Amino acid sequence: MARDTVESGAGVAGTDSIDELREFARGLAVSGGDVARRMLEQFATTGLAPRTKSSATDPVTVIDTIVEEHLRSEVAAARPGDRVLGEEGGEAEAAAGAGVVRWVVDPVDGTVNLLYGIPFTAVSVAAEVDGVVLAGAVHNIVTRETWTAGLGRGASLRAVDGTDTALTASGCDELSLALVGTGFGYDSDVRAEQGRVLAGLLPRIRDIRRCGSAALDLCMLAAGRIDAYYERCLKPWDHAAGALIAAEAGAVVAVSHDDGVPTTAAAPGVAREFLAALESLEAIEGPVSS
Ligand code: LIP
Repeated sequence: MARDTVESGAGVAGTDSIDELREFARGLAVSGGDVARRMLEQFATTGLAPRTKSSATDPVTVIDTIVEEHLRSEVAAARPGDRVLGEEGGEAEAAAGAGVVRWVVDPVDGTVNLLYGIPFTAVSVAAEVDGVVLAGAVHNIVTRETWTAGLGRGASLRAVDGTDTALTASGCDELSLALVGTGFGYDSDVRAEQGRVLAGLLPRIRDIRRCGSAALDLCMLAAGRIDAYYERCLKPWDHAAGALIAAEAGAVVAVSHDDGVPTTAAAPGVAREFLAALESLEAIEGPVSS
């Protein structure tokens, strides 16, 4: 199946280990942010000299690489039996066995923003067991906001001053009033098709936001800062933590495993209309379930 619904674990008894995984995820994401901030200071005068990945516009910096090495070594030191799947290093070991925790990590989600000094760039870490994300954390490297969730435990935002706010998706119930986040791939043919879908959607919604970090887009949805979100060509490390955070905030979330089909997330009151609009634009297959 191209898309998997990400359900909130509400009503399901959480376990102590979910709380432990969530706290470990939070500490890991924040410590990755600390490494990134130190490196930003260190490279302030010389610049980050990015290399490119999938296309000339898809950069990777030394910060992506060093932060991922840091995340891997922290997991190895504190939780030696766990596996890691990372954006830059892939998964060195064979796929995680049954019951084994796999950390799905993006050391810098929003690398282009990091290069341009746009404060929308994050460390994203998620703990997955047998294909189910149990806990996740997304830490904005610049604003230092930290978003976390545990399956069945809700989602929250920790501000820089340490205060926690429980997250609930917006009450938007009309597509014409929905502020919609999205993003675009690095391949120009994919972008042309994304432009077609966007042109069809734009007249039906309040407006579009393209913030440049899928993980933070999903967190913004969880906090009611946008009402819906869609993006194709995401990889597991882009959405693993953010999708759980959005689902635990009450959003209707489906992650895609097919680059031709978008991951979607929407506030519950607008989800059906939003998905129907994407279906009418042939971006997703219907029928949209009720
Ligand atoms: C980025 C995403 C962004 C998307 C880009 C890219 P990266 O991740 O989070 O929203 O539109 O295509 O995938 O490359 O900065 O880790």
